[in-house]
Amino acid sequence: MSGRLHARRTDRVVKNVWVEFTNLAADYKAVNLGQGFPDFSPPKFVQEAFCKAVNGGPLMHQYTRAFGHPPLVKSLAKFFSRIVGHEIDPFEDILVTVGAYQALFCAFQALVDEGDEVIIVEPFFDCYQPMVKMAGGKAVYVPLRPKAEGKGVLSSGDWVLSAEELASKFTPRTKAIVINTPNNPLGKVYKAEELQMIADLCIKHDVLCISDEVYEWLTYDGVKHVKIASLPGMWERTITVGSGGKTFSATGWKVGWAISSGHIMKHMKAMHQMSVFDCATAAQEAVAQGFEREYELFGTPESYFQQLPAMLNHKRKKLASCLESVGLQPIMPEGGYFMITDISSVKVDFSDQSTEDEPYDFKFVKWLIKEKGLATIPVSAFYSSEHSKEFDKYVRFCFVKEDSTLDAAEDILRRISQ
Ligand code: IK2
Repeated sequence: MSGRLHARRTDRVVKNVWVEFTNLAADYKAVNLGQGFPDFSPPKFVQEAFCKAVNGGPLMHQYTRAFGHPPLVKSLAKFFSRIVGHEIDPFEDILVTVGAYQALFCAFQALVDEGDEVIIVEPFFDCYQPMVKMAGGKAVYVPLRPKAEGKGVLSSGDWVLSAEELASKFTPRTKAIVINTPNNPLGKVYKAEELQMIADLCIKHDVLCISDEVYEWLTYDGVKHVKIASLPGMWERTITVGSGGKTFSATGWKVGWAISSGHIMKHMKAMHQMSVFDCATAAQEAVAQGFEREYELFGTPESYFQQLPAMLNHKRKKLASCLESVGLQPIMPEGGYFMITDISSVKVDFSDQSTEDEPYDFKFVKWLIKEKGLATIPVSAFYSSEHSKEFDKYVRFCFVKEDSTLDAAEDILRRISQ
C-alpha cells in the first residue's frame, strides 16, 4: 500500500499488547488473568444507579455538557476537594473523558510540544510511550530498581527511584514527568517522601506532573495512597487522572477524568472538544451517584472504597500462595490489580521456534495461553526497548477475578509444575 494513503504519525505507534493478548486469550478460551478487569459484577448501588439513569427520562439519552455531566463534575469536585485539600472548581478544574485512557491522551496532546521531553518511570502502563511520541515528544526513561538486587526481592515497596538518577534526567526541554501510583504492573505505591522528592524536582525545573491514580482506592497491608497534587506547590502543575471503571469495578463504562488547575485544563478541554466532545450521559450519571454515596460513607466499613480493597486483599494473598506453592516467587504488590513474578524457573524450550527476536516473556505467555490455557501479560511490554531485555523473565497476573477463576488458574499452574 502506498505511503501516501496514511499519516506518518501512526508509524510511531507500534503493536499493542492488549489487542494482541486479549485476542489470543479469547481465541484459545484461556482462563484469563491477563487484562485488568474484574470478572465479577460492580456493586449493586452503581448498577442500580445506571438502570435508574437509563430509565430516567429523555435527557439521560441525549448529549450532556461536553466537559463533563454537571452532576458528575460536581460530585468529583466535592469528593476530591476534601482529599486534595484544595477547593476544586467543578466547571474549571475537571474534564470527564472516555476512561482514564482518553484523559492521558488529552494530557499528552494538549501539553507536550514537538521536541519536548517527558520523563516516564519504568515499568509504566504501556500507552504513555506511544502517546508521548504521537504528540511529537521524546520519552526519557528512569527505572524503579529493586533495592537489594538478586536477593529475593518480595515486595513492590522494595522497588525505588534513585534521586540522583531521576534528577539527572531533567533538562531544559523537560515538559512533564508521568508517575503511576499504585503502579501497573508492579503494584508499587509511592510513599509521601518519594512523592516529595519528585515534587521538589518538578518545582525546581518548572515541570508538569501527570499522575495516573486509577487504582487509588486499592492499597493493602495498611499502605496509604498519597496524591502528589496535595503536596505544597503541586496543585498548579499536577494533572491527576482517575477512572470510574477501576473505582467502581465497571471498566466497560469507560468513564474517566482529569483534575487540574483551570489554566491547564482549558488546553486539555480543547483536545477533548476536537476529538470526543462528549461522553455517555447515563454512565456519567451512575458514576456521579456512586461518588455521592461514597462521600457520605467515606471512611466507614460500608464504603466500597474499604470493601473492594478488603476483597482484593484476599484474592492477592490467594494468588501469591498459589504462585509460591508451584515454586514461583511473586513480588507482593502494595496496591492495584496485578502481581508480577519471575518465571525463569519454569523450563520451556523455545529453540525450535523461528521467533528469535521476540522477548522471552512474550514467547512464554503465548505458550502458556496456547498450550496450557492460561492468559497472563508479558512484563517487558511495560518497559522501553532499551530496558525490556532486563525484564523479560517476568509475567503479570491480574488477581481481580472470581475465586473460581483463580482456582482454575491454580489447577493449570499445578499441572505445569508437576
Ligand atoms: N492507567 C492505568 C495505569 C491503567 O492500568 C489503565 C487501565 N488498565 O489497563 C488494562 C491492563 O493493564 O490490563 C488505564 C489508565 C485506563 O483506564 P480506563 O479503563 O479508565 O481507560
